[in-house]
Amino acid sequence: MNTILTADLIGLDKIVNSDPVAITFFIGYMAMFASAVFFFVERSSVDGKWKTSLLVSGLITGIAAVHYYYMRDFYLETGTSPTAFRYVDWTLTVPLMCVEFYLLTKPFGAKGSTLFKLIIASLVMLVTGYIGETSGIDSNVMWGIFSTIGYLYIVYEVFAGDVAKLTKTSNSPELGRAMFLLKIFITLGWSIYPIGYMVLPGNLLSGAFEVSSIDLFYNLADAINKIGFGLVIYSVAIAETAKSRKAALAS
Ligand SMILES: *C/C=C(C)/C=C/C=C(C)/C=C/C1=C(C)CCCC1(C)C
Repeated sequence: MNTILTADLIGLDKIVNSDPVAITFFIGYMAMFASAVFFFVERSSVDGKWKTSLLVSGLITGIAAVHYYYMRDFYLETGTSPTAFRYVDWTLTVPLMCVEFYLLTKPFGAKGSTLFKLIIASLVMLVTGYIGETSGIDSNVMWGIFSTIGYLYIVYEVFAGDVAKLTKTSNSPELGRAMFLLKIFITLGWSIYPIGYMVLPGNLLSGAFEVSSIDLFYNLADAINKIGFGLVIYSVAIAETAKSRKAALAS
């Protein structure tokens, strides 16, 4: 009873003193939760072949909401970064984002092997990133470089590899538009994460910001990327559904 009360007071105190990190954990939690509800409910307004994509968007934001619920409490009680929760979240949600790329290109011939390569690259990126964040000052630059190789491979696949080729041969302006936006997300949006990582003690940008602000970067990036990714897919799904319904009416 008493400990719960104390934790609550510490938390409230942080919010009252406008700790920006604590506030972004709260906003992140609510935003992820609301987005998950939105994507699940909106499944009913799109054609059958888009329903899985919206389900995956709902799962990505839903899984993140659950992790933010715990990360928020962890941060309020300890004042430190919930690194393990963070990486468990990413290990589930980043592969699901790879699934989104696969689902978008599947009608145009995407193969399981493309999905497999994307998932392996994302796991390399995250496992080495986790080791880097927990291994301390001496080796976090090295692990960060390994992690960046995994990241760059995903960027390569989407810009010039299988995903890019399928987008080109699909002759679908809608897919082209979605890929254009998703490319912006994985280059600009995803680059916020390594920038946050470089703020760690001993890393390339350490000292540029307060250490605790690594969560500020990650919370901001998660909201932009997870919700934004989902909204791009949602807008293609809505546009394609409207188009096929119109075509069905005309015939
Ligand atoms: C929803 C979560 C997403 C989209 C997480 C993405 C995470 C990254 C792109 C992380 C990248 C990293 C590097 C490229 C190097 C340093 C270590 C990481 C893991 C922060």
